Amino acid sequence: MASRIDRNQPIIVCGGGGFIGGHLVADFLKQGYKNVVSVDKKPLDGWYQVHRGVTNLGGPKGDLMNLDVCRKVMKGRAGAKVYQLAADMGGMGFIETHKAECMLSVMINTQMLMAAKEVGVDRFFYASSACVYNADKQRNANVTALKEEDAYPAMPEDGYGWEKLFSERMCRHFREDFGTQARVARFHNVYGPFGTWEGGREKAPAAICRKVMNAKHTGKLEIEIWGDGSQTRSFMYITDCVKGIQAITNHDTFVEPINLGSSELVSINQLVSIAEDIAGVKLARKYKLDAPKGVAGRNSDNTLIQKVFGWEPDTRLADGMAKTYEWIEGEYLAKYGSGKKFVEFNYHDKGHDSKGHGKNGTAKKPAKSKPAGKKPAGKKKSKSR
Ligand code: GKE
Repeated sequence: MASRIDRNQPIIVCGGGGFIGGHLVADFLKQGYKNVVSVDKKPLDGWYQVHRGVTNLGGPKGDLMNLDVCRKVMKGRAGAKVYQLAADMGGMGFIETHKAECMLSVMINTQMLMAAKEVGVDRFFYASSACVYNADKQRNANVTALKEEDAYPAMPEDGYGWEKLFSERMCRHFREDFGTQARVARFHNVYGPFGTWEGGREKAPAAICRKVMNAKHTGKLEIEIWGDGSQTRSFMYITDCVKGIQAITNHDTFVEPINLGSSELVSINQLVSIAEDIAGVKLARKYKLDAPKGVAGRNSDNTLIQKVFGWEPDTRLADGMAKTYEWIEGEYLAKYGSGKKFVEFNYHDKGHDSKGHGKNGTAKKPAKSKPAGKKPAGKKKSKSR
């Protein structure tokens, strides 16, 4: 059962300047939604995608750490669908070293729930994470896929995972006590074009693509892999994520947190091999055993999503990685050119700032690529109120 589709309904995407939010906004536009609001505290020229035909609220007007801003965003938008994806986050190199900053995102979740409750919304989607799952269930690379009930008893990823688990709970209680129609998905490592690929916040798929292409373009045919490469994960391609978010949000009766991830388990060594095949190179592998590793193994049990929606994320990793590699290579070549050496981010480097940016200093704002047909950020007149 899914809620009625009304293309004039207000759609509010919090974190619309980020990777998943930018794709979600694009998808609503494609479907013909006319009243889409994209909110992000980054100034517009730092957004991964800026879409025309959308109310784009960037910079201070999009800073949801401020309750007044949350209320302004919601004002006059009763009956909206709200997609809460705004968070200070990143891959293992970031979340292991920025726990307090990750936990502060709880402010955004709290305040957006409050503001949504005050005006009355149709739906409130919250982007949770597989990082909520009990660490004891993820101690082997040969992991048993995680079922939704494996979040309890609670022993989530320190910092980031606790924030996600707490916020899931808050969604539940807003729904039970105030009737706010909250829905929660637990994302498993999402990747694809228009995402972070350098600077310290990138996750393994983008990092491995970058490292492999850097080796190829510089001719230094080696790669540094964090950990011993035996860690396992599943990676979800962005289009599957966008589809799943909407299915979960629109469901009328299924309200519990649910896995949204691929069940195609690979080791990090296999992920490197996939990227090598795409690039047409074979690299000498060096293992950095003291780098951030996270859990030994993590996979998504998709029994529940299959049962409720008759579907699960199904893009093959090799296909998604090929598209991701192609996009990152365009960014890489535009920025560094072929043959120039990119200085790899070192997470121990005291030179990195609190946002996880490396010495390259290149990721202060994301690459300026915009989807075809979109005006480059900063050159368009913002429709910000
Ligand atoms: N980021 C990164 N960069 N990871 C690398 C690299 C590299 O160059 N080389 C090997 N790895 C290894 C990491 O050590 C880790 O064991 C694995 O790849 C995956 O790292 P990741 O993609 O950064 O993040 P995780 O899957 O461990 O954790 C992420 O899980 C998501 C939910 O499934 C979190 O960072 C969250 O972004 C998110 O909640």
